[in-house]
Amino acid sequence: MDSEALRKYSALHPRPAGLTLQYGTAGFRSKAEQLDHVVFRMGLLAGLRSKAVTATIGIMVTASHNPEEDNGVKLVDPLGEMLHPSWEEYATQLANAEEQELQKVITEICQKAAVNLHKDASVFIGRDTRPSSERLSQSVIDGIQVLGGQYHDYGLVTTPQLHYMVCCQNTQGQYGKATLEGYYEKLSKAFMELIKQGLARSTSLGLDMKPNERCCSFDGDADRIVYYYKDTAGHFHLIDGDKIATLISIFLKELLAKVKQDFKMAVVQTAYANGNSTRYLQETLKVPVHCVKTGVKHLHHKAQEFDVGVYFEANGHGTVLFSKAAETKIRQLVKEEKDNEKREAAKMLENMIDLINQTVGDAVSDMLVIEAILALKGLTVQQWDALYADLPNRLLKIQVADRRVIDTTDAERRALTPPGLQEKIDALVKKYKLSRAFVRPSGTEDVVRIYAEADTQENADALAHEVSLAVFHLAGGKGAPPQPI
Ligand code: NG1
Ligand code: ZN
Repeated sequence: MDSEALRKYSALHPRPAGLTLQYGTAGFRSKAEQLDHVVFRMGLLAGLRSKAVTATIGIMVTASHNPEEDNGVKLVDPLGEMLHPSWEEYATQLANAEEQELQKVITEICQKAAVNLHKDASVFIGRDTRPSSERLSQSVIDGIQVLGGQYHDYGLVTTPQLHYMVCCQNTQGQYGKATLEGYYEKLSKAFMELIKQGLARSTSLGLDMKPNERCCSFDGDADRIVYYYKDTAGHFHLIDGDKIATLISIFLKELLAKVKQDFKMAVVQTAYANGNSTRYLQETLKVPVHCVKTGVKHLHHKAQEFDVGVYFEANGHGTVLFSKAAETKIRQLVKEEKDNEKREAAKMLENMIDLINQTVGDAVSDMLVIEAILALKGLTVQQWDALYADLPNRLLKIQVADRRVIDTTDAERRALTPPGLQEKIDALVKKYKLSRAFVRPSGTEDVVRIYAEADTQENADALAHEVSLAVFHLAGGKGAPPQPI
């Protein structure tokens, strides 16, 4: 390592004294003005990670839906996954190291993670439209260059596009071409073929807008999507990630039944999934559901255990993963199966595999998947919405002195500390019907989140408020106690 270059460049990206940041739910997030040293050091880390795994690593500068003055950085592992959790600790150590200790921390990481500094490093960079993002991605480049790494700056891209590009690069093009054109070509081709197949079967279907028009929105870096519409009475209906997972599961389950393979399918959710979505999936659709901790990396990891793993957070982050064995079998059926119905179903599954971005939840790809399913099944947005009714719910956040006093277990559904909090929540939940509530420290904001659901909106609001008071009193709430909703 060129110690002189490290000293020189780290002095250009100084760490504000006393500032400590944690690698959170989706990397580092903070006010943009506090992040220059972090992104420089994440450039270093990406270089180290690339050397450690002998592959291209991605680095994305974005704070997604957070306010414009915020920013953040997340790393993408070789196959387009989130940075391996074992490296989150190195990321935190590097981000918080005193300047004169940087070299030592790097050497320690190299020892612990068996990094050979003489190896080549290659990093792909992407950023969002925030005013601070361009400057911060320049600092990332400084970090990569200190370690002698190569980089390709894709400039303005969505987070999932960067994940896609990293995966393509490391699979020698097997997943697609590592360019933006390659991404658009792959998705549009699979979408057109999927739709064509359905239209060939029935000419009455299509993408015609119905009276109650469906709309969708993406979040700041296009890795989340939600649908919504206004009904004829003017009421707003939100169709969230849970209902998206449900629609996709229905479609896939039908196709899987037609290809008659013994594929294991499951849905992965978090504690924020609406209770009625879980019930519908388990009881009506008879699909196993698993609950994991908040954050796509946890959902992605769990979904990898199945042949077909559908995962979505209620807020619209999600995708579908197919095991290599299932994918190979499906592609083989398309080529060799004599039975028409079975082969056609396999072909639809094959196009679904190509349309879905398996590296990470991708709003563009998810939208095309949903549009195709609605068209193929001839479903209106109202019919989709009516699959089940969401239980009324309320999500609140409050500030406490130190949110780390809350420790959770059971996929964040129960609080272990502070003492007495879980007992209090249990007692409050008992007061209402169809109720559920939990609290957890946010990984992207300095707040504690409180979630409650119950049989009516009034009850969900009351329960959320009561739980927030308990958190306020038992976990050191800041300022005035939370007010009723
Ligand atoms: P935190 O701030 O840890 O709750 C939020 C979302 C997550 C995930 C991350 C990453 C909720 C309740 N939480 O995490 O689901 O999307 O941001 O962007 O929606
Ligand atoms: Zn996002």
